[in-house]
Amino acid sequence: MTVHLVNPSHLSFGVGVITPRWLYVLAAATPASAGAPRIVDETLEPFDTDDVRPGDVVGIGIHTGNALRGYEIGTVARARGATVVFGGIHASLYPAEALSLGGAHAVVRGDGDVIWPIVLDHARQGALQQIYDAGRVDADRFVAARWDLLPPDRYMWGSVQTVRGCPKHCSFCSVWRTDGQAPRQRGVGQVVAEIVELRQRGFRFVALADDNFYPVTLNDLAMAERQHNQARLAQLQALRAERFELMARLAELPSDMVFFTQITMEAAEDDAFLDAMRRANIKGALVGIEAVTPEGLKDVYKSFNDVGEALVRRLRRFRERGIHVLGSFIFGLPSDRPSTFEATVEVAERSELTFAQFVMLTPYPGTVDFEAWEKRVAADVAHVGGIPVTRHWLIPQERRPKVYMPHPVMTADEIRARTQAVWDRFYSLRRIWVRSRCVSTLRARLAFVLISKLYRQMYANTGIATDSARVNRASQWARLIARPCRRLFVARPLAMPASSLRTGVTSTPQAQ
Ligand code: B12
Ligand code: SF4
Repeated sequence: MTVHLVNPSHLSFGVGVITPRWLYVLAAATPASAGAPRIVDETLEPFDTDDVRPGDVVGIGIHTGNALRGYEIGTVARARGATVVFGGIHASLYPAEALSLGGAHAVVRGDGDVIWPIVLDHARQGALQQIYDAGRVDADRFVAARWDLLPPDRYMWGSVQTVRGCPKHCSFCSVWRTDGQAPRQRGVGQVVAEIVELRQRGFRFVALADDNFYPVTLNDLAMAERQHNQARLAQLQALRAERFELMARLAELPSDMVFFTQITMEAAEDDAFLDAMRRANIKGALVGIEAVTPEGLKDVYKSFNDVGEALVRRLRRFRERGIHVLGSFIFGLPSDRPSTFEATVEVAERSELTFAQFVMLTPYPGTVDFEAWEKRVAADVAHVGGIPVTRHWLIPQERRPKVYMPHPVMTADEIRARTQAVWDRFYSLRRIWVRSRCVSTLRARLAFVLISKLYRQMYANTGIATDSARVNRASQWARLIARPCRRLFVARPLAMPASSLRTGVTSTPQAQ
């Protein structure tokens, strides 16, 4: 029996940007008795279902965007005699769908770390349940990934999770509902050990695959103090202290390491935190800016963000402390008007963002937005090929509509065209070249241009364009530049035992 773990994707680029962490975590949770699992990431190459034999187990992890491709694979694998198990955020929200459309014998809802060996055991005994409610695993039971199974020379960034859950409650995001609002922080030692292993394997760039790296704000602490809530205060302080401990340990790693994380902009008010991040080589962060107007922020329940000059100042603060920002904006909010697009890209430029992404408001299942939208359109829902748009992920990729939320004053096509124009402006060669001043050498500036173009091709065109000629052109481009880009990220593998970490690492000769 072989255990296959498959990350579905309808597009393959040969090279991947970030290691899909769940594959390597579930591989680690696979008991030795089941043999080494076969890992297939379809963002690299399509899964060859001919490799599936009767009696194999095929584990498929899906988010909403790749659910349909996952169902295709599951259906074929089942027909070939395999036992099919689904997991991941989308399967957790719609287990019945994976059972009826994806050929699933079983679906795991929630974290797979602890339940996976049990599921495999049940599969071996022929005693599978249809649904496993695995829930939220405590941080001390998170499984460390098996990086020894990584294919060589394929990914630009490793990925290590340091915390799960987010205390906020943004309307477009499912994280706080699925992963919970209580931060589950992994032990510092475990996190550092994984990073050391990745560095030993030549990864200099590591994404901290966290929901929110800054789960305790100065405001939270002040509020607990004002309320004289000593228990809460102590709990928050302990979480904060653990963050600083982690960052202090990361600071001991070779200084050529580059970490990237996701964080709320409240961190800009916390100089001590930003300085610790910089010392820890957390050189970049995705910041959810979402909207540049107060109405827009109200639309998404994100009033802890700023607008106007205060917003620009906050974002610049990251750069002043040496942290590059990838600003994330949403278009298509009910309060957006044609003028919002121009205003947004101006803020993006004035705030000295290093990168930016402009996504269109998509009602993702599990979110407050999705529920409101589903209710609103229920009586008169549009269909594409017989599928209601409230199940848009089931519509074949080439016909799948990209904007689903009805907007009070703009059509979907107008929002799409304006969003595309914003990407085009922000990533024009001239503007990228100006932004590339953030690095010092000519070689680094050229690398910056290449990476900016790759980012734009991978995430903008393929995500926004609906005409297949443009999508094909974009993915061919991405395929072409992905390989030379990957070379910019690798380092010479470091040959050093993890035990030498505290004393030996900083004196190790640096790669590149
Ligand atoms: C890091 C991250 C990214 C990174 C890296 C992605 C990568 N290559 O790994 C980047 C920035 C590139 C990214 C991009 C996007 N992301 Co993202 N991302 C995350 C984040 C924060 C963490 C994911 C992670 O690595 N977690 C660690 C692993 C170990 O956990 P896990 O994946 O949940 O897997 C566990 C369980 O789900 C389960 N499990 C998973 N698969 C399987 C399979 C089986 C068989 C079993 C048994 C169990 C199981 O067991 C695992 C271990 O416990 C999540 C938030 C979250 N909390 O999940 C969002 C999240 C997954 N992303 C999301 C979205 C929307 C996106 C984008 C579409 C954003 C955009 N508009 O461009 C793109 C899509 C890119 C793509 N095509 O995949 C949404 C998905 C919502 C949904 N309903 O689908 C999430 C949930 C965040 C949110 N705001 O709601 N993302
Ligand atoms: S968008 Fe970010 S800040 Fe908001 S709930 Fe999701 S993870 Fe938290």
